Amino acid sequence: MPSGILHRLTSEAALGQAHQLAHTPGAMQPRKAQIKRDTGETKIRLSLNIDGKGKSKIATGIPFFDHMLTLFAKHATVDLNLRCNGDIEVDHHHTVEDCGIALGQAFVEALGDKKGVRRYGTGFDPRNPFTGEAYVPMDECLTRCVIDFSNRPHLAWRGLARHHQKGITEADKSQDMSSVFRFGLAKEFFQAFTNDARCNLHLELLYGDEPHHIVEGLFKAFARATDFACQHDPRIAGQIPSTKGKL
Ligand SMILES: [Mn+2]
Repeated sequence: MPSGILHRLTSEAALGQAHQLAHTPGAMQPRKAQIKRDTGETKIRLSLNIDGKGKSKIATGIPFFDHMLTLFAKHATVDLNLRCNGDIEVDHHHTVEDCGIALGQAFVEALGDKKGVRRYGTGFDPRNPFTGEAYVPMDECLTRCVIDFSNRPHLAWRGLARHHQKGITEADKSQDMSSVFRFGLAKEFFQAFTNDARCNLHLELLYGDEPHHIVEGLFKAFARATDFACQHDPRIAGQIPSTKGKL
């Protein structure tokens, strides 16, 4: 064994990390998925590592959407590469929806039989329980996300009714891409993810107005909840987190 490796192993053992890694079921194989999805409207190549470090390379052709998916990967601590060549000359609808579908499919594939996972995510940071709570702030906005990888698709979308198309002025509607997302595209993305990840996703804006902040808060809360739900709970290693024995 080269001395460098021996040195590294020795110092890890001193910290107790080598022992822990060897005995933690979740530390064995990174959970990964690759999705190739081509239709007449979009061509998508996606790779996901749930046990990643928050690294991403996103190119959807919609810079605001790239920003949202980049911060999703960062705050969910997953590695995500996503390239979409979509018909954005029509509008952004197909690209946003199909990226949601592909990401949902990737989570299903990477989670596999879901043995040992926490299953429910609240957006709550277990390492810092007194400041995390189940909410993510974004300046004046407060958003909440709760997710259950239940194999039962259902999206609950609350708190944005007053920001819906019919409640806004023409000037507000055409403000910028974050407005377009707030008034429709974000919901399309989360509905598509919900359908194909077969999860129960509750997203809510509690308060706040600025379009960029609203959408960013929703994506960040979604990221934190997803991260927690996908983590392994060592107390239930190897077990399906359901009394039905299947998820
Ligand atoms: Mn931002």
